[in-house]
Amino acid sequence: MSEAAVHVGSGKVRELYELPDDRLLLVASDRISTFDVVLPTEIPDKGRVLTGLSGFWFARTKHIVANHLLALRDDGRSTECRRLEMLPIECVVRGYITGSGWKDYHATGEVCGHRLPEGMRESERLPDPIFTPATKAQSGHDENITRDEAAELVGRDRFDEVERIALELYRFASAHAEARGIILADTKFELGVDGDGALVLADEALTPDSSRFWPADSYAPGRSQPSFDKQFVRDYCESVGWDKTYPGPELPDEVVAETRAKYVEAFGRLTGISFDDYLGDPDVVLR
Ligand code: PZK
Repeated sequence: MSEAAVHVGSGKVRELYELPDDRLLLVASDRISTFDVVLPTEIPDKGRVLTGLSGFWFARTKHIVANHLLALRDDGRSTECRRLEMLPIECVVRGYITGSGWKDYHATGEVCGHRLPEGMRESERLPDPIFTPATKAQSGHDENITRDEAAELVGRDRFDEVERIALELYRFASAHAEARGIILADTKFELGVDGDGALVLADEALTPDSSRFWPADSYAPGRSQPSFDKQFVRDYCESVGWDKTYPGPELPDEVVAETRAKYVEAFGRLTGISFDDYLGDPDVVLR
C-alpha cells in the first residue's frame, strides 16, 4: 500500500482501511463463507473477481446513481472510494422468492409489507421486483423490516428515492445478467450520502457475495436453486457431514479449482472481458 492506510474494519471476507483526504480502501480477500462460516481454505482470485465485477457495474450504472469508486488499484482487489455517511438500512431487491423472503412469505403471505400472490412456489419469479429493506444487525443476521419502518429510519423522501434507485439498479443488472445466462435472484445494495446530500452507491455491488446468482439453464421453481458460485463448496460441505458450526472443513484442491472456475466464468459471462485481461489491467472493466 502506497499511502498511510489505517485499518478501520473487518468483514467476514473483506477489510476496510482509512486513506488521507476522506477516502477509504476496500480490500476483497480470497476468503469464502458458507452457511455463515468462513472456511479455512481460500479461493484464489475470488476477491479480484468481486472487485472487478463491482467496478464493472459502477461504471455501467452511473446513469442511475453516482457511486463511491475513485480508483481500482493494480492488485485488482482494492478499491479506493469516497467516504460517505452510510444509510442505516440494507437495500435489498428481490426478483425471485427465496431465502428469508421465501420463509416470510411461507409464514405470512407477505415480505416486508408486500402482499404477494397466493400459491407461489419456492424460487418463483415475482410478478415485479420488490424492495425489501433490512436492518443492519451487528450479529450479521439482518432482519427484514417493512417499507414504513425503513422510511422511519431514513426519512420518507430519502426512502422513496432509495427504493426507486434500488429497483432501477436491479432491473438494469438483472436484464443484463439474464441475457448472459445468469439469473440475478436478489441483491443487496449499500447506499450512502455525500457531503452535498446526494445519494451514492457504495460497498461492493452486484457481486455473487452481495447477490444470489443462479445458472439460468438449470432454473426450476418449486425447490431451492443451486448457487452459481458456491454450489461445489456447499455440496462438498454436505458430503462430509459438517454440522455448519465453526470451524468449517478444509476444501480439497479440486473443489477449490472448480469454485475458482465458477467465479472466473461469472466474471467473463457478465463483463464480456477475459479475466486475464482484468489481471493485466483492472481498469479494463471501467472502459
Ligand atoms: C463502509 N462498510 C462495510 C465493513 C469492509 C466493509 N464509501 C464508504 N463510506 C463509508 N463507509 C463505508 C463505505 C463503503 N464501502 C463500508 N462499512 C463502512 C465494511 C467491514 C469491512 F471491507
